[in-house]
Amino acid sequence: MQRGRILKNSMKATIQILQVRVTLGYYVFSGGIITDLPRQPYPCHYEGKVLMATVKGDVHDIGKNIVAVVLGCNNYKVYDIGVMCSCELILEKAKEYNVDIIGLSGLITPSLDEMVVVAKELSKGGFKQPLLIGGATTSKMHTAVKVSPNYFTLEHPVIHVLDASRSVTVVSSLLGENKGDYVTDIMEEYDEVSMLHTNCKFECALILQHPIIVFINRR
Ligand code: B12
Repeated sequence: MQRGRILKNSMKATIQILQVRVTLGYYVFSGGIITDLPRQPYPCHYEGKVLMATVKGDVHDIGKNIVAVVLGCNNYKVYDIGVMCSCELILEKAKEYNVDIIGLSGLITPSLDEMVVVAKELSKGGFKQPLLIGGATTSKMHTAVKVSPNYFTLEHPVIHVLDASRSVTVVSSLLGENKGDYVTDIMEEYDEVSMLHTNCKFECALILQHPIIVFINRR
């Protein structure tokens, strides 16, 4: 609990620092005239709109909040719909806000399955937005093997994002002119990861069932 509080406090401090940076940016930009500071620090035109949600059953939001701040500071409009978001709510809000990208966060093991549920429902609902997967328990392997097969297409890929610092690069690549090349690379990478996973599973099963044959083959 204490670690949680410390992280929450450092998150608040980070947000304050970033807000000061944005304000200072405008100060420098406006020639140092404080009275010229616009009332709203963010410009009206956004690079894109991103929905952020922690999935159903999960209360962890520190990482999601950091990603939201980082994207916000890079001129993306972020709709953060909070924690414990049901699949229905995520789909509903993605439609309502007409977002370009959907980001899911999850830190507990059951969230991994919940992300698969969301991917399946996005597919059923005919959604077209790329899906970003993040949070400490998520991984490239899980995204490639479990989530991607339920939603990934060249138009709307499913991408695992390791940390907040990668989020801007990923989002700008998905909304940029070279999206096709970027997504094709990811697709190839995920195919390799899935293949590796299948081979590992096959080898493990073989070792369990025929340990002697595997031993002889390896020599
Ligand atoms: C803080 C914390 C809490 C706080 C959460 C406070 C809050 N407001 O978030 C509190 C105390 C409430 C809490 C509760 C619980 N917790 Co907790 N918690 C943690 C802890 C210590 C840190 C998590 C954290 O914030 N990390 C820092 C952030 C910055 O990292 P991050 O979330 O991974 O985010 C980064 C990236 O992953 C990425 N990212 C994250 N999300 C997204 C989304 C997108 C779209 C993108 C692009 C990127 C992205 O960007 C971020 C920044 O780089 C971890 C342990 C650990 N060391 O990770 C356990 C941990 C996650 N908790 C755990 C558990 C089990 C629980 C509880 C179930 C405990 C309990 N028995 O009650 C409950 C959960 C209840 C629930 N239903 O969710 C386990 C999960 C194990 C598992 N695999 O299931 C962990 C791993 C601890 C452990 N080792 O056992 N927890």
